[in-house]
Amino acid sequence: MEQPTKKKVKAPLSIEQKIKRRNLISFGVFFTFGGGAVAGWRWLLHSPEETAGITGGSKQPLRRALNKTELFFRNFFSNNHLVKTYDKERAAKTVRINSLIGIEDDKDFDEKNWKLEVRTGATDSLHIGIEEIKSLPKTEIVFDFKCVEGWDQIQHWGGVKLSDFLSHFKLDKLSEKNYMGLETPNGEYYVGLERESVLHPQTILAYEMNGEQITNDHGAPLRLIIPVKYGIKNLKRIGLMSFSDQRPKDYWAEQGYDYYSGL
Ligand SMILES: Nc1nc2c(c(=O)[nH]1)N[C@H]1C(S)=C(S)[C@@H](COP(=O)(O)O)O[C@H]1N2
Ligand SMILES: [Mo]
Repeated sequence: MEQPTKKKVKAPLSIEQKIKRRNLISFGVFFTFGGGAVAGWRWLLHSPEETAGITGGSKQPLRRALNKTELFFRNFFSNNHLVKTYDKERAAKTVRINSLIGIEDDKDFDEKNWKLEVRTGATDSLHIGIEEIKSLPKTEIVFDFKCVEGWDQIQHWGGVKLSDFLSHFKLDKLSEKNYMGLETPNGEYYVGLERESVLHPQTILAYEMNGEQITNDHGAPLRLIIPVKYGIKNLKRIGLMSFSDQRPKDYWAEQGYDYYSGL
């Protein structure tokens, strides 16, 4: 005779049991993810610091992540991606003045004797006057200037395309190097720029703002306008231009800002 098989009927869980079980699950989740986070944090903490230099001090895995994002944007923007432009009427009449490093403290600066020094070799330089620069074809741009401090403003600038300037002065070969470095005449403010942005069609050496001479506070007699970058890279009052395959020193990168500072 067959015995009827005993069915194991699970008694429904009591409320207390349910709560207990849920707590167990949450604890499990907490320990798994929490533990993972701690392990990840320790991994980051114990990973070697990047060697001395411009981004020195940041942990290598973080730097690698930054480099990945940077690479993505560099590829994205190198394809002649153009920054949005506006009608002149939209440009601010009162243009913001942000910071004046290398300008306000330069008591020796004399606009009459200013020349742009372009370092062409270890001991060679070109010295180019403002009139020579103004004799080159002029371009104008109206775009939204953005500062990392959180403001932006539509501004109108005029000058010579940096790429036109470079070919006019036979600097094409030099500008094939990976970077351009720019400095104020007293060397107190300086930036490094990678080639794609230097040669970008909207990058200009500006000597006009709203159709008039740039004022001292905005970088007279010549400043950089590089719309694919945040304000920090738009160096006012250029004194020296140089080229290199290694990253030139950069004022804000030394303070921990992103070297690339692209938009
Ligand atoms: N020489 C020099 N250039 C500079 C700066 C500076 O302090 N000194 N500040 C930068 C920053 S942070 C910004 S936002 C822009 C501001 O330019 P503006 O004062 O013409 O608005 O200039 C950039 N170029
Ligand atoms: Mo800025």
